[in-house]
Amino acid sequence: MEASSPAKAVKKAVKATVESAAARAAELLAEREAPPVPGSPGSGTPSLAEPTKPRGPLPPKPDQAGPDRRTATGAPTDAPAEAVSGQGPFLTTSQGARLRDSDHSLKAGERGPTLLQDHHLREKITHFDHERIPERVVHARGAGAHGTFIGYGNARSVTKAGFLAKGVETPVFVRFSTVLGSRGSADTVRDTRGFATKFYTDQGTFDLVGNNIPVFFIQDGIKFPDVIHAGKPHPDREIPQAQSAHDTFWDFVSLHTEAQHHTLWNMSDRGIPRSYRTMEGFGVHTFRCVNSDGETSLVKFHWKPVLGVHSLTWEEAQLLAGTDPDFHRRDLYDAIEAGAFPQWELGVQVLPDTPDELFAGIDLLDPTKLVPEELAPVQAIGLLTLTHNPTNFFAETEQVAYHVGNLVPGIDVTNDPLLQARLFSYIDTQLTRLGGPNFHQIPINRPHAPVNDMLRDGFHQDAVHGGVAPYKPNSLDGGCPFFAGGAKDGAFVDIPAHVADAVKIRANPASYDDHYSQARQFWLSMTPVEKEHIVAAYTFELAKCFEQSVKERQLLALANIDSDLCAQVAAGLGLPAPKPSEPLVDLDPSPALSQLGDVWPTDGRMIGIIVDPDGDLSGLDAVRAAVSAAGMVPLVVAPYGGKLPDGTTIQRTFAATRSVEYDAVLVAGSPAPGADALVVRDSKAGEEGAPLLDPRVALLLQECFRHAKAIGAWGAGIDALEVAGVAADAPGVLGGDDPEAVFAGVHTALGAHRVWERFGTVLS
Ligand code: HDE
Repeated sequence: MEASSPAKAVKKAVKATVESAAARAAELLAEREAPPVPGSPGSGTPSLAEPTKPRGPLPPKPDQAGPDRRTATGAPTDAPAEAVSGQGPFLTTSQGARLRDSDHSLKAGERGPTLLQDHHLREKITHFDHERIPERVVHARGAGAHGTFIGYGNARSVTKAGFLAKGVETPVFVRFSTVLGSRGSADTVRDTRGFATKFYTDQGTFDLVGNNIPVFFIQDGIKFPDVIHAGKPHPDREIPQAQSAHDTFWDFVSLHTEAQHHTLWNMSDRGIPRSYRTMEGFGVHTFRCVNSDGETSLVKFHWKPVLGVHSLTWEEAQLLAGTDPDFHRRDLYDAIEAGAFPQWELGVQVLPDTPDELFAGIDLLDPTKLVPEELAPVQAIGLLTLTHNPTNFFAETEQVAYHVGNLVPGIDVTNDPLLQARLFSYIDTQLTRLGGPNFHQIPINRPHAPVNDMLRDGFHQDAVHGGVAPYKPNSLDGGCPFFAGGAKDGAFVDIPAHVADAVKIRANPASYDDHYSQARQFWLSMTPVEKEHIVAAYTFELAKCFEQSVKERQLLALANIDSDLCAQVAAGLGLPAPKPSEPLVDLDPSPALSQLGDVWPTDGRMIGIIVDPDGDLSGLDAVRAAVSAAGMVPLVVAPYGGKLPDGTTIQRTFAATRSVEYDAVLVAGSPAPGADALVVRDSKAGEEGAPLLDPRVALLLQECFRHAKAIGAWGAGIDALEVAGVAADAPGVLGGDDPEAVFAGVHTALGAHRVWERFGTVLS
């Protein structure tokens, strides 16, 4: 990308950036009193009795941050967080009058009726009645975090964007989301995930509003309401929630076959990420960038997670939707609180800005197509680190408003018809969602660059604008504000891209007609185990459809992707496999599309340690310390809560946990059924006469085994494996005498995310 900046210089910049991010992370951690387990609700420890005396407000928790405290126009205030968050010692009305009671309405005598003159009751209830704002039409369910982005500096041959310059640090707010579900839906449903980043740069805010899948359902934004109507619950019964496994969805995507590429990604493991921290992100559209010499390139943005791409198994996803519907948000918050700061490298594919806007025959304006990394490598240009959780979900995560039109000098849009429609949608939707045109003044949306916009008045105007002449040119305000004198003053100048000599038309270019070649390429690039998962996902989703014709039409689309895929899904549905209706095109497989086969860091992973309070607890301390030292979170799991006999705190009880909480388990004992195990009524309690093991532990071990998780055991823990029917010599099941050595083996196995070998040759 950068002729004058060879790989060595970039590597040096990367190393320096990673080191400075690591040093800052260490500083941030040192400032925190590390909680033994993330998840404490507040920054203080509550007393048992109801407090009776006012005290000063508590500061936010050390893992939390909020938007900068500034006025609507960006002037700094030095007020501390507590001072602007309504935390004084006395309860007041919204007008500041102190209250002596907020538990009893004003009544005519103790037995009422309530008096209409109770202005406090009316104010309290009225405000409550209006606490909700409309949820996002799409991406309603999300979780956000604050962080920083540091540029490596190597992007300067491509874009003059200041925030990508070497070492420049930019505050960011990232919001991850699902697409289809309502605000209260489960995190682990099969769906596309949003990955939206707000860069508060000093040249204005840049929003990269992307997904975890590099291609989209549709090629033209005019169909967006249609595809979303098809994916949302059926309008008559409002079911199913947050699911694509229903007739209207498959009806749409089998009729609009441009959606098949995206849907195939959805049916792959990408549709059920293990964590937001283990998702790739993609800008999807091609952008046009310009460097300071005025040279332009076409660019695709990528986020590469430092922890690697990793997904749930389908059974885990389903269990989690019931046992912990907040799994992904909790994982994000806990990781940040535990100091395992999630990181991604921002990367670009840089493609020549040719008049045909094609690269290797791929139409760069067609958002259902990607450019394989083997043809155009992703070059890392900066590092994103998420360091703080929000202080208030509503103020930050709910009110944040992204917009693909929030661009900075050096980055511009292309004519991708999907992107063009988005440029209209994102401001428009906020007018309803955030109740007026001044949503850019809400603290989380306020740019960090100075604002002087001549936009005036409107609902919820927070700025008290001075001056008398908000128009241009004027003489009454001395001509202010002035235009920036072009690029030299850092102005955003639209790239003067050529517009074709054309006629008005509602049609796509012929290149958009190819709906299958890249879907087939994706399928052919998968490992056997990934293919297995895709077949199972299609079979599940189509089996949930009622209409035979919808299933058959979708099978025809699969036949146009691959006959094996189609035959396997058809067999599961009990239907004949149709023949393809179009010739199959064989593109070269792209190994980069597979998410298996590498080794990644394990920071922030959850390690369950099953103990028997009546058994041998020696070695427990050392192994917990080893897990923490490896940057992971050890969770002691026992039949009851509280403390073990040796004083160790128990974090999870058998009754309140499930295997899906853990990335790996260590079995330190073979606990007999707990008092609440209901052995007699539980068929999972084991065979009569077998050594007794708590049935919930047996289930947990069996689930971990079939979800290909690493399992380590020592002492009586080895007996527990046997009772649970877990083969001690299976791959990724590690037994031994020394707990720390066992953990070391588990740690190594965890680097590959799962022990896929347990099920034979599945990687190639
Ligand atoms: Fe969005 N999209 N979108 N979208 N989108 C919204 O904006 C829309 C598209 C994406 O965490 C909405 O503020 C149209 C592609 C994310 O707050 C809305 C079209 C991609 C988020 C909207 C698209 C996305 C949104 C809902 C077709 C990936 C969540 C509330 C032309 C590249 C942002 C809001 C957050 C949110 C419209 C297509 C990603 C309605 C019309 C393609 C990550 O304005």
